[in-house]
Parts: sequence; C-alpha cells; structure tokens
Amino acid sequence: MPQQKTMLSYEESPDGVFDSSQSNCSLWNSSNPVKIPLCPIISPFLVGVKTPVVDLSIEWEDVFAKYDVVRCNGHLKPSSCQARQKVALIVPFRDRYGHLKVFLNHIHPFLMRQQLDYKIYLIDLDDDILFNKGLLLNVGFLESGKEYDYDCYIFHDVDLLPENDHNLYRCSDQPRHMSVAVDKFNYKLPYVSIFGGVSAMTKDQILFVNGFSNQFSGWGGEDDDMFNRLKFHNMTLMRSMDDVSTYKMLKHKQSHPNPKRFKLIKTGMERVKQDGVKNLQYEILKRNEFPLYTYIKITI
Ligand code: BGN
Repeated sequence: MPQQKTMLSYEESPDGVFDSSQSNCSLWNSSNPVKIPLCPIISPFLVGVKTPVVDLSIEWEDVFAKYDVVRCNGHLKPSSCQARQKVALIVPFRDRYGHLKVFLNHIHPFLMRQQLDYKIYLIDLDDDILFNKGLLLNVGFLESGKEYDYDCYIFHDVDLLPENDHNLYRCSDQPRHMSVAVDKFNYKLPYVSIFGGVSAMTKDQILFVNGFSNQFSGWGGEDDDMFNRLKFHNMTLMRSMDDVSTYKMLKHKQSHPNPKRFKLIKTGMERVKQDGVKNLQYEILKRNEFPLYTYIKITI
C-alpha cells in the first residue's frame, strides 16, 4: 500500500491521510450471501496473558504495516465465522498520538484474537473547549450507532492496555466495569464504585440511563456520575474477575482536576433526564477514516 509511506510524518497531525477514499471496505456490508457459522463462545485464538509492548518509538508506518488487514477505518470482523457481538470501541481523545500508536498496536491483535466484529472510534473535542470525557463518550455512542447496529459499546481510555485476552470485550445483561485491576493501582480496585477506564454497555443500557452527563468539563467525576445513574435506575454493576481484567496504564501527566466535580456528582440525579445522550447538541468539525480507526472531532 504506497499510501502508507505518507503516514510517517503524520504523528502529530494525521488529518487527511487515508481519507475515506477507501471504498473497498466490503467487510462493512453485512449482506454476506454465504451463511457462515457463529464463532465459538471462546475463541480458539486466545493466548491468556500477553504483556503489552510499550514501545513509544515505534513508527506509525510499522503499526499500519503490521495490521494491514484492518483497512476499513478501524473495522474488522472474522472471515470464517460470524462474530457473536458487534462492538464499537469508543476512545475519547486529545492530542495523545504517542499513546495512540502503542494502543492501536496492542488492541487490534487483542480484539482480533477474540473474533469480534469491531470498530475503533476516536472522539476529539474542539481544542478551545476544555476536555469533557462524558460528552465525548456520548458522541461516540451516537455517531457509531448511526453507521452500524452495534450490540455493545466499550468506552476505553487510550492509555489502558489489557494484559489478558480472556478479558472478553463483550457486553452483558448489566453494565460492566472492565478495568478492574490496573498496574498503577497495584492491580487493586481503587474504590468499589469506580466505573472509569474501560466499561461496557449495550445500547439499551446506555439509553436507559441517558448516557453520561455532559457537564463534567476537565478531569474526573463523569464515571462516578455514571455509577450513580446506574444505581438510580436500579441496575447492577458487573465486574470481571480481577485476575483476568488486568491492565497496564501508560504514563502521562495528571490532568487538572475539575474543582466543580464534587458538586456536580452531588446534584447529578436532579439532571439525569435532561443531561445525557438524548438531547445532546454538537457539530462535527472533522471526520477522517484511517485504516486503524475512525477519527471524529466535534464542537458544542
Ligand atoms: C477518581 C475520579 C474518577 C477517576 C478515578 C480513577 C473524582 C470524583 C471525586 C470523588 N473521581 O477520583 O473520575 O476515574 O479517580 O482515576 O475525581
């Protein structure tokens, strides 16, 4: 693929490379005339623990060349069997291309081994607006849902790398917190109601609680508010076994915590009906289809 050469210089600003001109994404059309069997419940390709390789100096070119098979804007599905779940991986993003490279290099083979029908979405916010993770997760849910009938939405920080592929990226009949044991927290749950890092919810679960709050600008609290939403709606939070749900966290500077987050959490359930996915207004500034992910930048 000669286009891949151009990728090298795009680490800081990948706009425009691999534009949506890739029209041969036949994987995307689910109208497969040949009936293929359902994939096994447990994929035969799982290997268990696989320590993530954190090579920040890896070249984009190498990442793209390695996963040349993922050509359709970050979407892939098994060719020999029908995946059991269609999964959208929603990654809130701001200017962390170094981490993104390492993340993609790790997560694509991880998801492939699980025989999922999946696609990766990176959702970014206008640079002039304070980062707002909950809002970006809501946008990721809404935008990905417009193009495919996903069974499962996985909200995923870019700096978390799953260490064990028995940690299945699927949804259950209750919302699931997946990043249970993170190395930064000595592989222990920091507190029992934590819902941040990596979590999985179905469309119905998300709509039932009206998604995340859009009010948490800056670092922290949007996941605690989501926990309250789940509780408020009498849902049960599920957690995977902590020996399987282990993650490596990439190092980064701690963002500035939002001083208003405590008050927002306290008053969150007064706003739950009107603050969420149902009446979120935003505008798409950019949408770029890259081979390993789809990038969407929005403003509000
Ligand atoms: C918590 C944050 C979460 C974050 C975790 C892990 C708050 C709200 C005040 C209680 N919550 O402290 O948003 O996911 O740390 O980093 O700051």
